[in-house]
Amino acid sequence: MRPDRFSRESAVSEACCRISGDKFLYYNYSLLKNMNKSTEYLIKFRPLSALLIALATSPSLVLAAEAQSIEIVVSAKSEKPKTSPLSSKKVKSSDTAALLSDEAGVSLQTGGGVSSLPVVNGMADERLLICVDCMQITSACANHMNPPLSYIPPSSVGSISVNAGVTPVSMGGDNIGGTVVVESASPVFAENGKKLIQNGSFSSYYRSNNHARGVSITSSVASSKLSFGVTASHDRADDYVDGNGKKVTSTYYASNNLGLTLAAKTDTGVLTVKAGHQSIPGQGFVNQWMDMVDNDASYVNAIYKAGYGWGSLEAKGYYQNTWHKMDSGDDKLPVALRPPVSMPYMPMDTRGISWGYTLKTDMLVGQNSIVRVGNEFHRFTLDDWWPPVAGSMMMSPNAFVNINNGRKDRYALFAEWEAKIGDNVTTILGVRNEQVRMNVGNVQGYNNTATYSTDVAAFNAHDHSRNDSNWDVTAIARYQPSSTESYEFGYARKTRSPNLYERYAWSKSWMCSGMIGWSGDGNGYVGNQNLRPEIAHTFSVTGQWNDKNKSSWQLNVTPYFTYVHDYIDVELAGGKTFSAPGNEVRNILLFTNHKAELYGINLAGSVGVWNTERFGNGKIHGVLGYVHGIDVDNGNSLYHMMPLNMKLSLEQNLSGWTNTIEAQLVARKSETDPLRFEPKTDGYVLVNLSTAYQYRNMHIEVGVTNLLDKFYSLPLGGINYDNFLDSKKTERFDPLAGQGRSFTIGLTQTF
Ligand SMILES: [Cu+2]
Repeated sequence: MRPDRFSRESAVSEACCRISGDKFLYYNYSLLKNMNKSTEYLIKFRPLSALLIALATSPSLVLAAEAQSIEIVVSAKSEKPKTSPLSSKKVKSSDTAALLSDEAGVSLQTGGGVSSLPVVNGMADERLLICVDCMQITSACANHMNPPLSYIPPSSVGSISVNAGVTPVSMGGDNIGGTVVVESASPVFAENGKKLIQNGSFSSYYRSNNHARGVSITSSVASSKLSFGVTASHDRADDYVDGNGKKVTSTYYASNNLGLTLAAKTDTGVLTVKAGHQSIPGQGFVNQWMDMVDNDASYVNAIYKAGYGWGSLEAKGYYQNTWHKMDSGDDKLPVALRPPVSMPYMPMDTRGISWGYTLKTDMLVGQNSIVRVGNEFHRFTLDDWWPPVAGSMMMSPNAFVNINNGRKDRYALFAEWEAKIGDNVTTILGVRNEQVRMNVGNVQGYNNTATYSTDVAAFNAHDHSRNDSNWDVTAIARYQPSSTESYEFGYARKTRSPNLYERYAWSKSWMCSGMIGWSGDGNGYVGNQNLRPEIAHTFSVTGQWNDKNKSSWQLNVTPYFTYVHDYIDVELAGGKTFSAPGNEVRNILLFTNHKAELYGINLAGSVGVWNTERFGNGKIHGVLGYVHGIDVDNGNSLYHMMPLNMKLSLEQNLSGWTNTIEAQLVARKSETDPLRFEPKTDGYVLVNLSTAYQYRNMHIEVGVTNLLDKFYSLPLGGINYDNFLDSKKTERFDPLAGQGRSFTIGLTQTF
């Protein structure tokens, strides 16, 4: 993954946090990796310009630029706020993962409308570590309907960044594919000696295709020592319509979010406490058997960052609690009740709690190096039970217990050494160990008939505790011979323990295994207690070239290769054939360790094409991603590999206006996983237009996505379960179609 606007903003915000008074760490990995400035520049880091970049992402903060940021005194006037890529994306989508869609190597696996599952260099979902305001949240759902990014709406996102593959061990463990870090807006303080400052914003948007609409407000009040902020948002949408004008059912959603921030500044650092609540009263999942009918979650987290003469200290803690309900949703229910009636009700409840802490310290050692050590603990507990259904022989009289008192604990220690060797080489070496402890209690079926009793007896006969000792190692060297080129070489060994469902989902029956799985493919999945953690060895090289001022052009090229030992793939354990005339077949698949290889290349670049008084400046941005993944043991393609894809955009900036035309090109998907009956999809080109205008503190943007109303199937969309249900399960599964043309309008007013 190469730097672009988002990752750079995040790096800046991280840098801001690391700076305390006039003491600051003179460089750190994220800065070097993402900002790609000369080391000298970093040593003489200029807070004002950095802060302005960070502020541009968050309209609510813009007016506070005259005040004091968390740890940097800004005395200059703010520049006129500019349209940021992030604010433009918030108008186009309510999917938080989609904020990353312009990053080379990032693609989106379709889930619910609130958040799809990000895929980075072919690694999806839980193969990535996703931190939301320092919280490591685990999906509390057998279908991963509530993934980490679903807990922060786009309107609350202050910064989002992705680091693929080779990431420093200090960024976290239990992942093999990389890290996504999302943060809500940082608190702002008044300047020393100044009275209270107040600021806020109001945003709203509408998208015509699915009548998506939403409002969000932010407001904060701060003295020089204390800061208090509140954010609230409401988003909802109906089902979208594809390029042929056909409604794609079970794509509706609604989401309500409330967040509070309280921050206090001490002599050495800043303590920030955030708490909030989310309610999702309904969210359709067109590629799943079930829908989300209720999701209620609350969280509290605290982070303390402090700088000292010897280095810095960071302490984080969090608690997050989810109550989740699935059943046939508003679109599926009437179809299932239409004769012949087919399983209209199947309530499934889960409760998940994620909590943990991280302690991390950066110590300056000599002139040119930092030693970073840390300790983390993360616990995820899960109960997953399916209440009995009155009148159903199959689903009564007991509750089906899928995961009973499940627990995954991770105890981690790491040490990392970052050093500047000579004038233009920086290295990072790190090692991390995680002790993973997993366990669940005994289970039961809906009743004691043979459908359940054999599996229950086999499962309950044995101890379920599993312990893994996972070692991660990262080595990165960055060589920057001049300000116009740099090269980074990286190797990482990274480890991920299975999740609770991969190890403990126990029923081999078609109906119950069919409820397990986050691939959107209609197959059934069965857990395997003999699974070993997956261990990935990743090699990557990044070359970056740019002009002297980085103002007219730049190019990043990152080829990568990953060999995964014990990759958690699947093998055939049974099947199900549906009725004529379609005679559709789905498999029951047992999670199994295989060997896998992934390789690919990411390109990102930009070039200025004009810069005149009359036409402002024009710039072309482009990203390209290619990935190939194979299960070495059975020779199949890995599931959900994004075909070759490219995005090209031409952007014009002219006195307050930002005009953009964008083309998204996706090649035909021909490499598919036969065990999952993955559909092949045709190539397509989508064209988007937008224009944005900034007038004082008001930002307005209008646009159209999929201008040509092109019909296309989503390469990572899985199957359309609703169409199958509508045929009374007698037709073949269709691949899931993407959204047709949509007109969008968005407005943000800061005050
Ligand atoms: Cu669910």
